[in-house]
Amino acid sequence: MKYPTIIMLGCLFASGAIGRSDAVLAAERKAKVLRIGHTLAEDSHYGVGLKKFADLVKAKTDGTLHVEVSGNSKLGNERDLIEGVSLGTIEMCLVSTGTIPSFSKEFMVFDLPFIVQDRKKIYRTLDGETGREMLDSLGGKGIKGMVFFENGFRNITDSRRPINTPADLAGLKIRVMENPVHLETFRVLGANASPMPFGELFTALQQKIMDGQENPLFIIKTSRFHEVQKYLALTEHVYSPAVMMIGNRVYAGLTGAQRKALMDAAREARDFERKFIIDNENRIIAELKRAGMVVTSPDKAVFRKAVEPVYRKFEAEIGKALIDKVRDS
Ligand code: EAX
Repeated sequence: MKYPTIIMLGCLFASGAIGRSDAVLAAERKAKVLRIGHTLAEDSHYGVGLKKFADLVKAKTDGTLHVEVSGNSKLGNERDLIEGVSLGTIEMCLVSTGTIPSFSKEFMVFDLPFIVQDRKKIYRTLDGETGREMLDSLGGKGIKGMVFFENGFRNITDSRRPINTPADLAGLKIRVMENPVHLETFRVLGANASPMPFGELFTALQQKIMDGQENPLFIIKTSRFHEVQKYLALTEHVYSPAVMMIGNRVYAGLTGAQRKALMDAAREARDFERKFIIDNENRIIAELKRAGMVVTSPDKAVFRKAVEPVYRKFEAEIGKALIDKVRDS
């Protein structure tokens, strides 16, 4: 065989054209494109989970739906993404619950520090009736909340000193999400906290506009914060789920079979993503240490005690019943 023939066959195999029926190929050409925006890196837990989701959707719809994953805040920061899905200018997004309270207050319950201790228990709440009610609360904004992925337990990093007690945070400039509970938590802990969209964070840390930030291990690693942060404190002060959303009108425009396939794929990808995080967490800590980070494990009980005023401040707004439901889980 001459080279051009080999290359041509190679291309055919790579594109999957061989062995596919004409009907399937025609369907793929006409496939409806669903862009799903997120703010993290391609190799992050969101990126990997959404790649799985896209593959599953393709398989389950015989290629009639094409999920196009767009990370790194390319379609906007999390607020823009939710607004876009609400208005119908973006089809889908995956965002941390930390950004959702300005659209639906109930989600603020997850921002209460240390309310979630055991991720296996919270999965049951999220995937059950309580979670369903919360997701449905987005309906009034034109959004269908599909499933809860995981963002994860948040940990503090900084460039100034190791954090072992709240006193070590005194005066540190810490970036928090645009979320009133996070802001209050870090204020109560004595830090100089200010909100900022995720997409601006790396540069802010690099230029020392911020001394530190807090995020799950996967984000710290895949957004390369270890290159601009020396210290990592495993505080696990907030467990944040992430919500996969689709515009109501986009969803209504799908066939019944496509809607079922999309939801099935979302649930499968959700389970895959959660497991992927758990399976890789120890490896990530080891990699961060190898990259030069100094890791501390503060006494969480001391931090918990220090943030009690945050509960008193937000209890009425969030609702005691919801707080108890999430805490008991
Ligand atoms: O949804 O902004 C943040 O710190 C979040 O953890 C991130 O956007 C993931």
